[in-house]
Amino acid sequence: SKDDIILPKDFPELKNDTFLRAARGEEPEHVPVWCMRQAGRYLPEFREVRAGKDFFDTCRSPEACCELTLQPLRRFPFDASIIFSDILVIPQAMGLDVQMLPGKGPTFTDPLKDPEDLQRLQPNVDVHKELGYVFKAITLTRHKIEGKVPLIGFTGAPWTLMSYMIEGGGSSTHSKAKRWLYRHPEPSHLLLRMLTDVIVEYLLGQVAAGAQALQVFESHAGILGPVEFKEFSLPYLRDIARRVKDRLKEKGQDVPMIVFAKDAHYALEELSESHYEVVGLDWTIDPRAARERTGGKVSLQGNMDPCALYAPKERISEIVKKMLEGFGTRGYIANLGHGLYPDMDPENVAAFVEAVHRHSKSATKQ
Ligand code: 1CP
Repeated sequence: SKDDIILPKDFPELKNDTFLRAARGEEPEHVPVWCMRQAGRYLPEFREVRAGKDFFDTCRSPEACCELTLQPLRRFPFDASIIFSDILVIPQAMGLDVQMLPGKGPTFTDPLKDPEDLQRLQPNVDVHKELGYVFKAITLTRHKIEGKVPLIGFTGAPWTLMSYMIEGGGSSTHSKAKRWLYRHPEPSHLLLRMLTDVIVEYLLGQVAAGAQALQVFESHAGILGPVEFKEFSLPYLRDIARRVKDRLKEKGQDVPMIVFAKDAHYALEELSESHYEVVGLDWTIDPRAARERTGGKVSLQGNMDPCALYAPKERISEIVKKMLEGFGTRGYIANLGHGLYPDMDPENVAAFVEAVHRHSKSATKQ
């Protein structure tokens, strides 16, 4: 077929490296900015491409993923892109059936109930066989993006994926998954290790396919406290970064890695010593406090409250200015503290991006 001849080599030259430089702690000519969920339902053209199609069928089409990834770049001067996919492709690759039900979100047909259910999971997952469609999407997108901005690959972190696999979908208490941590700690660690092994191969495959940075989403960190986080999340986050970096180094490669542990403000110090170049922050953390607590060890990414995009444009500009003053312009990537919501106005997203560029250009010239 057509995409068999699209190979992960001879990629167009990168024209805007502000994101990669900020990730490595430098101070580019302006602060780079992108938004989590920048490919999403707030864009009418996204809704049009997605209309009437199954969500995971869309994820399995490299052409559709490429188109959805490129859409926000046509509208806004973002400094990075993130491949359109989902974190739940990993549980699928491990043998669990997941559907995206309209109005309900991700739904597992048969979630894990007891430790015996771990036997239902596929051992030794071949990521190239099960997730090769994501690698194809990355390669195609890296070519089609024409070097405009870097392409970020991503994964869910082990604890976040474990919680979906046990809850069977979204949850407010995550009590089924947390029950495992307190009642079945050893099987919990076994599951987290299985997930970590798949995630490492998955991230390496994404880099081989053309991803220029990697973000690990620990979206459900906040449901843990500091003690459980240190036992069930942090060791695996560290293991992922160390193993990915070691394996890349063997091939003379290196890509910046971002850890986004939502609501894990209690673990900011630990996260800044976890082998990631960048720590992503949600909006509950004060920018100056985050700088003090991470002590220049990492670059920071975030963290405007997504709901600030409901404010008038002038107010967005003021909020961005304050945020930039708090973080400073070195080793900083502007973003929201979580993803864009479907009812957000693309014009206000444009105002956010414009404000980051405008305020940071004047700041870096001082
Ligand atoms: O049809 C649709 O548009 C459904 C909405 C949607 C989208 C746009 C889902 C369902 N997933 C995605 C794409 C997606 N998911 C991306 C790529 C697009 C981009 O960022 O531009 C990424 C990075 C994700 C990652 C993801 N999926 C996370 C981690 C980030 C986060 O939001 O914390 C999580 C938790 C998911 C699970 C998921 N997928 C979709 C929904 C509605 C959810 C959340 C379900 C819940 O817990 O209630």
